[in-house]
Amino acid sequence: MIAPPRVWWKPLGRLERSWFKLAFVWCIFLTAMMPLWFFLGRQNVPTTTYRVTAEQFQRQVDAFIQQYQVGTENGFPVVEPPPGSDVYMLARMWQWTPVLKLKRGATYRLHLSSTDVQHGFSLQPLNLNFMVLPGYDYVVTITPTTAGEFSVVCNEYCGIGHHLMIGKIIVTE
Ligand SMILES: [Cu+2]
Repeated sequence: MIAPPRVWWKPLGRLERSWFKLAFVWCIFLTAMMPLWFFLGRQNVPTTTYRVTAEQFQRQVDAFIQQYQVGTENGFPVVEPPPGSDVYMLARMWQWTPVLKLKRGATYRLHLSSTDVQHGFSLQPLNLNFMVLPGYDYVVTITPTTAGEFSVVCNEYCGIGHHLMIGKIIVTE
């Protein structure tokens, strides 16, 4: 057997060297942007989260529905909370409840949690996505800017009825 020569590689050419430098600078830039964007970006993932049990959250949602229910749609309560208030949406296999009726331009604290497994809150067609976890009350501050009907689909596979898990947010003028 013949051993390969000790220096088996060719020295970097000018072009290779340039690409290497470019890639290196790009890596540094992207790494720096991660912490920088936390302060500069205007669409950071919200960080307000509370610990909650399934029973506690269920009770909060029940009280919320009882206080502000204005109707029913497909068997789900339709709730119209006052602008600026805390609003709740509960995920469970395989539904989102209640249907929320919100005012355009008003700000709400939307509490999201699950009473069984992990779900994903995906607001369509805006494509806003948040994790919905059992045990955590995740608070998203939202200000609807467009009137209309929006669907909430589950984007975390949660069982046989996952594709049927569709909720609704109605934004009125
Ligand atoms: Cu789900």
